Amino acid sequence: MSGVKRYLIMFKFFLWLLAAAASLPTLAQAEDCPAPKTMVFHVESQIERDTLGFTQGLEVHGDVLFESTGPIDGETRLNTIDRKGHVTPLAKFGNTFFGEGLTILGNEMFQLSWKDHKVFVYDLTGKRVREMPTKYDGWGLTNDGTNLIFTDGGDRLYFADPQTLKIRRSAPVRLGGKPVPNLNELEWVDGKIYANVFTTPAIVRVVPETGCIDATADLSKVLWPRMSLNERERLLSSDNYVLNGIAYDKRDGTFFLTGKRWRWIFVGKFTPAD
Ligand SMILES: [Ca+2]
Repeated sequence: MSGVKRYLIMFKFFLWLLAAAASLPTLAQAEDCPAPKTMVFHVESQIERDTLGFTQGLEVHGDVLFESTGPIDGETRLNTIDRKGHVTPLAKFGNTFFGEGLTILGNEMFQLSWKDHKVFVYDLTGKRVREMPTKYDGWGLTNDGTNLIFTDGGDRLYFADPQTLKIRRSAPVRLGGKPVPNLNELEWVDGKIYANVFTTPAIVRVVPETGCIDATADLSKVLWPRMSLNERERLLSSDNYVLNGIAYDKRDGTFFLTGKRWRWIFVGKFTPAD
């Protein structure tokens, strides 16, 4: 990556952070969120995929990753990815709908669609067992063991009944006092929600009860240097190749981070910056 581009992408992150900092809480604004902490991601290993995918949903289940892809430079699919990077399609849907977030709750796998206003439900082999209509666009999806938790491109997290999609509650996502829209791929981790912020190199951590972002991380500092020049040029060239994909293995606290059409899945852990 050229020095100029590297600074541009870091500048983009800091602009986003500064815009939010302008509305950090004061005593007179007790309803605003506390200032967020900074997290750092430490890469422990990298998985090289044998088949690329337009990653829209990523989750650990057992010893594999489950992935939902969208139909850009490829097709909407459900995949599994093993720890050696071998991608196995479970179901292929072409461009019949635009695959988005994915999560597994009980023995069911849920997949959002972008603007088709349907949520599809599968067994873990990828066989569709039911579908549910929704009035919302579909972006990111995770679950807390009871609720489906999704975003629609706006600044709210929605908590929904997994059987009916009835919205049980929602939370306004904020950094300080500023609403934060565009939360994309999501991951429930120890009572908090990690999220990609679409088109940025930021991952934020959200308190589900309040919607407050309590920590942020700039992944460009850690991940970009581990990519080839061509890979970095491509991810900076279009919103179609941005950071998007967070999965968590609670057995050992390991995160798996990737992006749309990325060759690499980065494996590691977050720690506080100080
Ligand atoms: Ca996820």
